[in-house]
Amino acid sequence: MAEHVILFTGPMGAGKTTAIQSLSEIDVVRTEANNSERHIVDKATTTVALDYGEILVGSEEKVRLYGIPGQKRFNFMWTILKKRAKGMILLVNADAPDPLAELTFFLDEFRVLYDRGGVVIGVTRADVMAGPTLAEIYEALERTNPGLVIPVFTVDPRERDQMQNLLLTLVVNIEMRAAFGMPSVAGSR
Ligand SMILES: Nc1nc2c(ncn2[C@@H]2O[C@H](COP(=O)(O)OP(=O)(O)OP(=O)(O)O)[C@@H](O)[C@H]2O)c(=O)[nH]1
Ligand SMILES: [Mg+2]
Repeated sequence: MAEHVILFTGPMGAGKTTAIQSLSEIDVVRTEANNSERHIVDKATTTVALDYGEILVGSEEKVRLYGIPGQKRFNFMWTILKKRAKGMILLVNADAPDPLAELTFFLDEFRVLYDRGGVVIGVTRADVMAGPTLAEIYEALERTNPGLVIPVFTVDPRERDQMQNLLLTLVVNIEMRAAFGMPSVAGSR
């Protein structure tokens, strides 16, 4: 059975745990602890180690879904989780103080996953606050990472269908790159 290992990254409160919960067909392994940073992101709990779930795509392909803790003080886990993954779903909440800076930071930190497989971006909590427009996001991506091909969606991680679209886009991207040996940066090999 073919297998994909996908990492959900992004800042605290972006919806990584929520997304894996929506997608997973097994009981999700969660490592939630009380959130002592409620002045920064007002939610009851935060991931301190990882999330883990699984979903079958088609009948053949198992996708392992891992989520990082968004808080930088747990970034020792980022190093561990980065090792095995072959693609990334980068979630950024529209109500973060500076969503474009978060996006650039996490893309830079986990850039190896683009090179290994692919990246798809989901802008979350757009119903809570109007964040950057898709045009502003593509402009920031082109300025900071020229030539990368990264689809961007607005999504609500609580909605399974929306997360499935995001995940399938990533899986197709990864498989196309694997099948056709597409360059990770347009124009280079
Ligand atoms: N209204 C709204 N709420 C959302 C949306 N996406 C996520 N949420 C909520 O925002 C919160 C996100 O929390 P988590 O899923 O724990 O976020 P996380 O990215 O795992 O955060 P850390 O583990 O702390 O890094 C949850 O309460 C979600 O229900 C959205 O698009 N709209
Ligand atoms: Mg979490």
